Amino acid sequence: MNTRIAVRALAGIAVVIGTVAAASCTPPKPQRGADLGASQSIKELMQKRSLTEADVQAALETYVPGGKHDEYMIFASGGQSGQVLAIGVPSMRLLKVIGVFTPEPWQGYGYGGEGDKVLEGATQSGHKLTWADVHHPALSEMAGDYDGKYLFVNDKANARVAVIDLADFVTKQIVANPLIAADHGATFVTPNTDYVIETSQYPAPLGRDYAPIEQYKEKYRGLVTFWRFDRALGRIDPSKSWAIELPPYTQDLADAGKLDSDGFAFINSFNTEMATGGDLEGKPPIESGASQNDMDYLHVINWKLAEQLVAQGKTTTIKGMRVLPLQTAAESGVIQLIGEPKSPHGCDVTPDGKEIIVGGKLDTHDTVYNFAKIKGLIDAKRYDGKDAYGIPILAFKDSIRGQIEVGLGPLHSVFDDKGNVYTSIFLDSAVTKWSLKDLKVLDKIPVHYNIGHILAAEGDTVSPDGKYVVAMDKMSIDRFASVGPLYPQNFQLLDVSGDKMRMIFDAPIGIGEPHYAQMIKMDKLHPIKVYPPGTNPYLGKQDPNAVQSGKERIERHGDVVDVYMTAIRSHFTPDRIEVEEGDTVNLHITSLEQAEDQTHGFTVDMYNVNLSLEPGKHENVSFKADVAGVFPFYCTEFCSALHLEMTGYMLVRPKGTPAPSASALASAAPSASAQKK
Ligand code: CUK
Ligand code: CUA
Repeated sequence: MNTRIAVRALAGIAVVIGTVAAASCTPPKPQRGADLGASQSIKELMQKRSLTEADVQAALETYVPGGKHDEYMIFASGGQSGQVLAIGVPSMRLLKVIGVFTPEPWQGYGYGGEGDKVLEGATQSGHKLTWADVHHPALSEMAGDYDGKYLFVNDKANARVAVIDLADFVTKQIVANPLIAADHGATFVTPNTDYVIETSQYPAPLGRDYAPIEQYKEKYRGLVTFWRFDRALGRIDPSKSWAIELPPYTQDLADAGKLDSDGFAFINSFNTEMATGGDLEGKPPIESGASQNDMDYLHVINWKLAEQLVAQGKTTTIKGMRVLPLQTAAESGVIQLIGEPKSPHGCDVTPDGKEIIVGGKLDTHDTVYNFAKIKGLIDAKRYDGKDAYGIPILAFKDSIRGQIEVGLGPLHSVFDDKGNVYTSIFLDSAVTKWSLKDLKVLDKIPVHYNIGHILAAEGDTVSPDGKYVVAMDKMSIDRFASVGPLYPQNFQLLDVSGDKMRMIFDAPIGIGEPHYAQMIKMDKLHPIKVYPPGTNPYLGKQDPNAVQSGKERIERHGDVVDVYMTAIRSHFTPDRIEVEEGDTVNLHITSLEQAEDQTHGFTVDMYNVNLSLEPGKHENVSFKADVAGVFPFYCTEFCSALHLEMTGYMLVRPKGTPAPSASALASAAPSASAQKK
């Protein structure tokens, strides 16, 4: 007999679990307190699987049955995989791995099709790259709130920024910064996504030039780039982008001001000692050389002022980019510095834009900088001195509202809807919840282990949701089954809706080291389900070579063969392509499907080609048929009952061999143009 059982959860939440088969069924009596009031069959199941009531509650809070959808989506950095992970919350199920800096065969990204052009644009100084060190995803914003339209990510290792269109979850653009060698304070968007901010990490001569390390102080520099985002085109416009030269401190995390602090950007730094290593030559290693000063510098950048100076032409041009010189920035009030204690890390602007929270890798405090105080000092030109580059320094004690002891090694902070802050505590392996208003610790929960970033539902917006926080743990030691010496990272989902934080899910992440992620309400995302017929996703419109049903053909111009092909369940037209060794083959393939989730693939033996032909999509592929032989092509997606039959042949006859008879050609491509030959 089937009975619907209402289960009473710990916090007094009534949770209805589905239809449970129970042999002899007495409806459970509602119970108080910690007892879930589970039926006998559920209790047996709990016993059998050694589950506690807290486990069952967590399971009920995170389980999302098939057919029901998650409430939020996380866009997580895929770390060294160079990809982005889309993960549902609260189920923590992986929904998609988006190819960004790394070729992704299933999506046909980087395997002969149009996506190759995006990756080709991703070279740094002409060097082809097939990976990235992705750190910080940033969702596009309008008025400081996620709008669900675009996602940006950085590649720390090679100083690049990518644009992902959330209409189809496809990477549309990668820009390589021509000025710097590594970035880190990236990507962060201004409140209306006018700019995507990218800050350098390791100083080097601007323009990726050479200078001896002895000239570090004179020739090495940091930089913050403001990439102009063209919302209508959905692309960064390098010609409208510009940068500000920074001193050779190691700039680290960054965040854009909002509301009260709109127009400003904040960047922290370390190694203001400007240590350059040389440990083999008996000098202190960079690590200790960079940890001498008690204070490094928070950089306060008035980017709206910088934008005006750039418009007035106060820039120099390096490698085609407009750069506001350091001296101009220092003298005009574009940049000022404030002390930051003990190997600062993290730089998070509060939702109201009034304060900036900075952690410290060797500190036990979060420092709360107050923007009104900072602005007051800047406006009154009340400086506490200048650094070696002439940049005004504001007094630390006059710039902060206070400090709060949160644990050893606070890194990053996120926010909820009740004025609370959640700080990741690396050395303590914990999350500390504290009240921003009173600077009082409210709760602390251990995490497993060594948390780096932390993220919260809509956490970087002007109106965070609360509810969920995710600890992004670098280590997972005993949490999962062993998979060899390289352990998964661990995303731990915390329920933060009550006074006490509760750990409700451990999600192993077996791909790269995801540094940061953002979490958006699912109903803000409106991806398309199919492409309009003949769409080239990288053009954002119909491809000029799109093929309509009945217009399939093979055209030969000298030694160039253009094949206009369609794909629909379960055949390619044409399914025979005859060329001569040495010919250039251009395949133009349109999927004629318009039914949801009817994806075909396309591969041809030996050419390292694999396409994903989602409904309506058009792809162009070119290669030189430089080896004679018989090359089957086929659909790589199990699309239909006759998927295995969705195949064809490319016949490459040896150079100089006569073309097959007209009748053979006619059956290969029964179109007028093909028969002409
Ligand atoms: S960094 Cu990774 S833990 Cu690149 Cu944001 Cu702080
Ligand atoms: Cu189309 Cu398989």
